[in-house]
Amino acid sequence: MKNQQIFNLFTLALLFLGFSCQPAPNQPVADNLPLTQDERMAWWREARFGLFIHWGLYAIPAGEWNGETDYGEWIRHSAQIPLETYDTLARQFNPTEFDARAWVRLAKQAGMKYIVITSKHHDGFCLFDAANSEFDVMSTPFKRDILKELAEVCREEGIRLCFYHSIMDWHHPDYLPRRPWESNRTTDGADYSRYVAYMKAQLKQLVSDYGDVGVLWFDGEWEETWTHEYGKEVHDYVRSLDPAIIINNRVDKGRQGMHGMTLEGGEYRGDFGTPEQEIPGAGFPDVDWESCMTMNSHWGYNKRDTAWKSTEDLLQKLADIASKGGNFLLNIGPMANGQFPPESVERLEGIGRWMAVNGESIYGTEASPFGIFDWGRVTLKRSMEGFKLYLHVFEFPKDGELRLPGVANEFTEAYLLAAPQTKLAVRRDQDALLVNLPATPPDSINTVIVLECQGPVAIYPLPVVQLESDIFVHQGKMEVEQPALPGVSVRYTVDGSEPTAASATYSAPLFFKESTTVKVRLFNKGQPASGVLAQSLQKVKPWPPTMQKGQQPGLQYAYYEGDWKKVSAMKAGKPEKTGAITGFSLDERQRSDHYGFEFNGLLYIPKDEVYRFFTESDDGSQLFIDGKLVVDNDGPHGAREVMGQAPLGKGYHTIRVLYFEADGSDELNVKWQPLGEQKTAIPPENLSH
Ligand code: FHN
Repeated sequence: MKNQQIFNLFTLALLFLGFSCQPAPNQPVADNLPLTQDERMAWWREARFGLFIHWGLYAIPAGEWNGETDYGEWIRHSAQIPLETYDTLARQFNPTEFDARAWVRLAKQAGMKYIVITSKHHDGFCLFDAANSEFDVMSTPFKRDILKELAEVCREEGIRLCFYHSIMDWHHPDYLPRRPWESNRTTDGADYSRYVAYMKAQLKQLVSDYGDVGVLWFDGEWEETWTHEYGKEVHDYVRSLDPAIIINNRVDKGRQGMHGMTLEGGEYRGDFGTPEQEIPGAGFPDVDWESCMTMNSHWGYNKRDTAWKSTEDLLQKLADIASKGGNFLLNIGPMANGQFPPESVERLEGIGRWMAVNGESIYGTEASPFGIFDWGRVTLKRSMEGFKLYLHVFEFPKDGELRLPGVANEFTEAYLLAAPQTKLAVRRDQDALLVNLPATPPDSINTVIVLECQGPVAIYPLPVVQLESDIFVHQGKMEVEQPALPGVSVRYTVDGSEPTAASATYSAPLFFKESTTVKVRLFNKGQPASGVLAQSLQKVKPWPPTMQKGQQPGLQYAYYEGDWKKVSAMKAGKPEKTGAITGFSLDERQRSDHYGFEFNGLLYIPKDEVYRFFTESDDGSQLFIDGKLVVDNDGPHGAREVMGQAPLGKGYHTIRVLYFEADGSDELNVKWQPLGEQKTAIPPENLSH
């Protein structure tokens, strides 16, 4: 929160000065100077939209193995298929319908500017004629270098070809660790450094022999054998092969789970963050990032997966991501015959129809200078005379107007991007510009309106408040960031009225003993400059303690084994094991996948206060206090932290944590933060049963 707020004000200053974190795209690159980061990223920032392709031997079983039907590209691991059995799939790989030009043209017509395809996924199978491996496409009946054919067509069609290359390799004898269930596969003689050399040789072949590679998209960096040192080594090696290649942050160890952004301060390598299957709530100023997402629920082809996202949903996700300054990498898992699933083609074509008319509002745009609007999103593009705001209207407001707060610029005109001759009326109301909408939405999914403004961007974001919590037991506290702009002040009211030039000026933290709604607004030389931010602070009664008293230290646990998609399903079965345990430890697990725990006990609360609780888990978790759900972090996902809060009275309260691990990494961290104190693990002495 803090960084974001500082950014808002910092950006405000920059916006006024007309600077931006992103250069005009397609800058000319000086021949003899090292590439700047802006020069390297220019095409990628302009592109905004790419196609992800997960394709390999796993498309043959198409998600099904021994009667189970929910697998994807992890099938060898999840279905525990022995190496020798899985390798026989190579004898069946013969995608006779594969047509590189058809694929590239479908992506191009969808408005995609780059393709990231799995040169090698975790199973170790190479979709190219690997000079140092027989476990490749040339050892299949197909005997064609798929990546070479794609490279040729991408060059001709003006699409950047990029490669997803997995660090984790379940096939190569030197890669460690083995799969936990592969006890019969010896590790004798395995030399991880020799594996790294093998991988570097493949990277060199890909960078040297497959045309002008746009991005090396690493993945599978999470196992403990891959280190920050290796990450730096391979990143710098690729950069030495071609300084223009963009490298994602999964080459190193700084990526934070599925949120995908790089841990700050660790000098972790990577040109962009990689949120996966999620879109960040807000952008990351001055940081490049790309959300990757499946069209249904699987990366690799699963013939039974019908959970297709609608074209409308995908288009609105594209606008949402671009409005936050990110790229969208949308995935297709081709079928074993070499064709895209028809449902994927249908979505590409639908997206292409919209992009053909509105692509200008996505390509080369910058993040919205506003917050999130309930009617849609905003992207921005600068020009010599001023700038254009692209208003992506998903849902027309009932009053027929779009209110854009804090715009100090004068407007030139507004019109439909799809029909520029259709001009729209604009009027000013204090700090805001109001754009009058047509009676009916021209596009039911996303109508783009262009608002052209003069001069450098001078848009005041809403004031930024800092709260420890929006509820309090004893005293509420609110701070407001002071805008570092001459003549700009913060004024506020606590009676629900709109702040005026006569309202109180904010100068120090505000404290409250009763529930209050505070309204805050920026003023510039006595005139309203921003919209109004309303923030409520609620005085609440603490939940009464239970009459139970802790008898024994630690918690009771129940350990389960099975395959679930949410924690509530776990309890349907009988526990494999029960007992007492210190804290929320997973040490009693009997395997590393498909297991779960239920922890129960009493939490001693030392004082009446608001307590925040956090679970960071891979996969799902939930935390209950006194039987009420306080943290909901459920579902299959990578490492993710979710916070909840509860006002608790001094004494014992029941605490219950449910957790399940599907497959891949497993992790559970439970923390608390009494208001005004640091976030820490719950002290063992506060847990009993
Ligand atoms: O394990 C991979 C998975 O198979 C897929 O490739 C995704 C897409 O980026 N990445 C990893 C899961 O986080």
